[in-house]
Amino acid sequence: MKIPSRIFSFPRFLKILQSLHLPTRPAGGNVKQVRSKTSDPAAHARHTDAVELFGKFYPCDDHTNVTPKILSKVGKSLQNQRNHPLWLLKERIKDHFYTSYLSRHRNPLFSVYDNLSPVVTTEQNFDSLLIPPDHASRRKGDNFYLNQSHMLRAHTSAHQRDLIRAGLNAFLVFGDVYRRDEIDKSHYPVFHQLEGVRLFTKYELFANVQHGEELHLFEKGYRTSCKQESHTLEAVKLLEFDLKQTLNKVVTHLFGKGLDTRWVECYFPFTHPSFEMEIKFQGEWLEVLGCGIMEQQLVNSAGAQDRVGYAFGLGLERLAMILYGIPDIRLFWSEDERFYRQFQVTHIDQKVTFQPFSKYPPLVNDISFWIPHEGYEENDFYDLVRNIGGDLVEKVALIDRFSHPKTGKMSHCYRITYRHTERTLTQEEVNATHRDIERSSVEKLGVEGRF
Ligand code: FA5
Ligand code: MG
Repeated sequence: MKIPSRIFSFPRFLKILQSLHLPTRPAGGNVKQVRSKTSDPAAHARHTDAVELFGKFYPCDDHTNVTPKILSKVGKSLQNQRNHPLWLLKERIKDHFYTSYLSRHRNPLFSVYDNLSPVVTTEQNFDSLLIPPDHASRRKGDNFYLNQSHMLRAHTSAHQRDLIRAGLNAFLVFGDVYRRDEIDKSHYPVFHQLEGVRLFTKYELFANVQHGEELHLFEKGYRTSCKQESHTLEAVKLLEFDLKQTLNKVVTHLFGKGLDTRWVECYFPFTHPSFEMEIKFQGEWLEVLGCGIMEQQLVNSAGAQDRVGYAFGLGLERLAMILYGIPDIRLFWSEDERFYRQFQVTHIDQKVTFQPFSKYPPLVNDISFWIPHEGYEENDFYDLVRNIGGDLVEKVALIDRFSHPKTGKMSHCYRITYRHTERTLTQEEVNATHRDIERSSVEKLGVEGRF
């Protein structure tokens, strides 16, 4: 089970634990007990010497720079929350991979992971990917460190080496990643990525090539702008073709044909050659993914020296923003029902176009009436409200039912939330609509007003 995170004073925690006669590495439940006694996490962050996450303790040092605000996002796993747009996108991508890529035994080729812990070692996040010790991407200014040895993963690539080492040749990892990045409508310090890796043996890569049996994956050559020293040009060109085709297909599956995309060459320490895909969105090119042919040294270090492969990393928010027309990346963290409600689909391929909702304040008015003995339907009232109030009405909820002990009459009370999408409503305007609803309910539904 995932436990929410927080920073706290380690000595103080130990003291409380000792008084409870519990082990010093308690299970989540025990932590909770202590946590409920603490208050103001921000205050703790200032005087802390350990960070707790998922029931584990990370002693603070000069690298520690996670903040309570960031820690409060850890464990939310938006990609696993049903009807969240990131979940919806994940399901569509999974569906595409499951149906398009099958193994010889007709099983899905790619294994999917969406629940790997975002707490990784700096070795996993950087060294395992051949990122040099003095590389700029390790800066404290760019990452969220728990301490010198542990951090919140900055990308899902942190899992590449370990999953290959575990014996996988094709996998997808969906997960939350953390970066101290700029904040604007397409950047957020916590976002989500999809990592994909696919490895090929010589036989798999050259299976459909004429005289494929004469071709080789490896040679002793030179590194050029289009290949690594140990790869043959044939192997690399086939890999690059397959990689780009795989990604073009996902994007076409998601968006349909006709989307404006382009490939740009770039640099990653763990792939060569490397590419980014950009999509034209609102007149600008937006980078949505990075990918490339995996450094053979990495593949070898993971124990797959008879294979070559490629890897890719997609920014899920960026894709979801374009796909659903979500104007601001912060909305993914919205707990507003008006956000969630729009992604409640009956089928994952159902088209959703996000309707931005207003941030203007709501006005709430209640209405109560005795309902007739027969023939009254709640939905009739909802329709009536919609007809009269139109888009001013954001929500109608039945908040109380009351049966009169003597007369046996039933009373309903509804709460109507009014909110305009483009301006602040005045109480007078709302009153006029509300009176109309009261009058019409009596006339059309035969209710007896308790106004
Ligand atoms: C990476 O993170 C590489 N690990 C991707 C990769 C994987 C390359 C495997 C090669 C092989 P990059 O930093 O460019 O690359 O991020 C990948 C995608 O994440 C970007 O294209 C973008 O869509 C998204 N992204 C990056 N930073 C942010 C951010 N602050 N907010 C939202 N999305 C972001
Ligand atoms: Mg990039």
